[in-house]
Amino acid sequence: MIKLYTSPTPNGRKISILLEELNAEYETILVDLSKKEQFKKEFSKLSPTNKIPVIVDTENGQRIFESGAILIYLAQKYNKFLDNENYWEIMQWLILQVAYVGPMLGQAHQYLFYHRGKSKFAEEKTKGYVEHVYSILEKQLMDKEYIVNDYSIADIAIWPWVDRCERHEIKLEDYPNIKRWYDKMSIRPAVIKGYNAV
Ligand SMILES: N[C@@H](CCC(=O)N[C@@H](CS)C(=O)NCC(=O)O)C(=O)O
Repeated sequence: MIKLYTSPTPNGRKISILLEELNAEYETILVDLSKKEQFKKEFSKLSPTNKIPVIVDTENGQRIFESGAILIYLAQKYNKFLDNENYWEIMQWLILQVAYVGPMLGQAHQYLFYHRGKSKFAEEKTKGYVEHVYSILEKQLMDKEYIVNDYSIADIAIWPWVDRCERHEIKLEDYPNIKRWYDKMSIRPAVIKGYNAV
């Protein structure tokens, strides 16, 4: 069984969506970020960064932090959504998500949504990064149903971030390929259930 320490955020939702897609047996433990529970002593033992998500696999005691590592661990354990043929393509898009898409869009939440008006420089810089991220995805999805050929952990990693497009001041209508992909994933029962896991 997988214990998932999580919160209703894009990084947390990636994992519950994958667990639902895998039909895995799992339990969620809410780490309430608004109450600073990520800094509690017990959680600090599991998460060296004091961030969610973290999983513990009760079958073997393995603890994994960092959402990208968790997605890879689960995809390999259940042998799904990371096929050998497309392994390196999926990996590149997954790493792009954790290294660039997430951090840049996360900054947009700060500068464009929560703290608008504090720094014109930060807002303009962030807006440029946001447009870059969306243009990369729009181009990649131009002739593809999913980020790589088949539905994979790359899609699952990126979708919960695009779900916050309003906070990035992005209208998906301006990115028709992303919109088509986003809408298609939105109606998957596992995406709906995983999104609402906590
Ligand atoms: N690189 C990490 C980022 C995790 C992360 O930023 N988690 C956020 C929620 S989405 C968090 O726990 N924030 C609490 C804090 O920063 O104190 C990953 O991909 O797992």
